Amino acid sequence: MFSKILIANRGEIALRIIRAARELGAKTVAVYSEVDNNSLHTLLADEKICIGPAKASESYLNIPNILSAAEITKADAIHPGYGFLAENPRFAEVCETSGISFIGPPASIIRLMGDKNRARQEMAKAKLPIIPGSDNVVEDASEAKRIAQKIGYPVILKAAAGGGGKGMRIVRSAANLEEQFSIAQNEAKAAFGDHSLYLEKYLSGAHHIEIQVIGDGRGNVLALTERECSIQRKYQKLLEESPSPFIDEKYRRKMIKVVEEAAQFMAYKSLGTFEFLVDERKKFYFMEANTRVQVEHPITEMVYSIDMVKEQIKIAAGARLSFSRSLQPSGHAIECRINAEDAENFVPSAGKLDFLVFPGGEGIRVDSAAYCNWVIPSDYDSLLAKVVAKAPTRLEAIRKIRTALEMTTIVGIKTNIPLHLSILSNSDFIRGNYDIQFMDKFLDRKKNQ
Ligand code: MV4
Repeated sequence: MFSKILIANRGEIALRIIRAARELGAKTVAVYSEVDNNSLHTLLADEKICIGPAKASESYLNIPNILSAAEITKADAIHPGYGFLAENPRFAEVCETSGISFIGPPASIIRLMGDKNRARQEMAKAKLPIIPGSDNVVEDASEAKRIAQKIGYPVILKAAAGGGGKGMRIVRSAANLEEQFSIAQNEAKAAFGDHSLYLEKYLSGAHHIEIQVIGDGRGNVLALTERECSIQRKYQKLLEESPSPFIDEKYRRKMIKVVEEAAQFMAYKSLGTFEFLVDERKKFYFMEANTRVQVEHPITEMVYSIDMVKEQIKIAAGARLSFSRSLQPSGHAIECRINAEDAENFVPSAGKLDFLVFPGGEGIRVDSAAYCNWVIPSDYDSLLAKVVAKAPTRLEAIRKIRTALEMTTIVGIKTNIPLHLSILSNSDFIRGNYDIQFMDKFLDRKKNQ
């Protein structure tokens, strides 16, 4: 086991990693930017070290400074959390060449999955169904037009270096292909420094479903029950649940089996998430894979009663997968992402937290780095807390998380709790009748009220 783990992150995920490291008997190092001097991760880690100014590119994304911090504090491993450097293959590589273990997959896997076009081709070879589309990056608009003609409109152009929705354009007919192609190319170039695009048939009314995998790189891989992530706005997930109300047991077993085989095929090591679209006819298609711990990992931990971050650390330290093949999920878990933002217009709301009461009780979990009188910096994402509820049935989980959110009190800044409460009372949501278009329709209806 590692003796000291440096956490190259901040906020709730930094605390999540501190917790796992402590339980495993490892010391922890918090890195922080100048505005995070009083942030909770710096107060709860065994040591803290400043890595630069507020701007993420000069601190949490600053590879030389983070490696220096690891050398100064004699950390033997780095956990990147999510976001920031978590999926940067160069970072994983320089950690390893500096003799510091990177707690994540090998750089080669991160690099492969980071190229969304290559990942798509490789996963097709691993027998995962993919959405009909181009066999490679599309060189120009006329090639895109040829492919689109063949598979039929609407189609979607995606950035090969992208993921998570950036640089995507839907094209509804040949008439706007040329224009959309150049917009998508420019967006991709501006966002990722790489203009490469690939093309897929656009599926509407689909569900965003993802499968967690855990592998030890020695042939042991486990794929777990799905997470339903269709409640999102502008590609930012808002609420996730596990299992999905849309997936039945037979279908679930089939998805888990093919994902497990694909992860096996590439000797997957560490935590990973395979993202799928599931269309109205319940056909599933691989979209992309994330090579990090995800924000929504707690719902999987709740239904399985496991600690995935501890497992991830142990595997990075050379252990075999300790979860048994007979691991069984039970009950239903829902996570609400509480953002520091105006529930009406989604404008971030930074500033001082004057008062804070979080919920508790059986089946409730809160992952947060917030505390009373803390001044929330405006330099980073607005995730303030994750409130998770687990109960025997979906309906009970809905009632439990609603109650928990009603008992949460946050004064000083605005939050999206009112938005969550209105989603949780929506009759379509309660019936489990929703897809990735749900939030757009829901917000339209609210606006016109
Ligand atoms: C799609 C799609 C429909 N058809 N691809 C959005 C995030 C990125 N990971 C891929 N995304 C989509 N890709 C095809 N071929 C619809 C989306 C999409 C979406 C996906 C997941 C969750 C919410 C979404 C909202 C709008 C569009």
